[in-house]
Amino acid sequence: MTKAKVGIVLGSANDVSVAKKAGEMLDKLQIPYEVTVASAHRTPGDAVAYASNGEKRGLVAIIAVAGLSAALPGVLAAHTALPVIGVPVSAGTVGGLDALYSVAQMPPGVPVASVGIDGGANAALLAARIVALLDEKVRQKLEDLRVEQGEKVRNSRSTLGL
Ligand code: RP5
Repeated sequence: MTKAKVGIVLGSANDVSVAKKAGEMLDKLQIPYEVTVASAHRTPGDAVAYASNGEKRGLVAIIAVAGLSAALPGVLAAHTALPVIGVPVSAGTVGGLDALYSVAQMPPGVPVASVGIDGGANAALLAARIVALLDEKVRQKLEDLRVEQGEKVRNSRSTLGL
């Protein structure tokens, strides 16, 4: 089995639909990844151990998916030098704004890259850009995707008769 390059951590099994979007994009780009559940509040020891061991296990980026008072990306970032990409989840009563602020408003010295609410696919693309720095095949796949997206926009003009 190929060693995972990206670790996807869910704060709860209930975040799985957002994590799936990340997984699908990583599959498309053929980047090996792993998925686990570790809560910053309910299993803090597990979250810390995962972050602390990630680099020596060969990960190059961590995607942390969490809702409500989403401490998970920050806790992971506090325990690793790997880049951590936080995905705020629209769980709860305020549509994910709570999680977005929690993920984006990190104190100086502990950086977390935040994507948009439920932005699993963009988190994967950002992780892929990190992987691509040292992997020409992934870089090419990202470039192909970028071109493909542009083509879709151009082709959509004709559907509007433009
Ligand atoms: C966060 O609290 C999780 O990431 C989840 O989005 C939210 C609610 O957790 P559950 O009560 O659904 O397990 O830690």
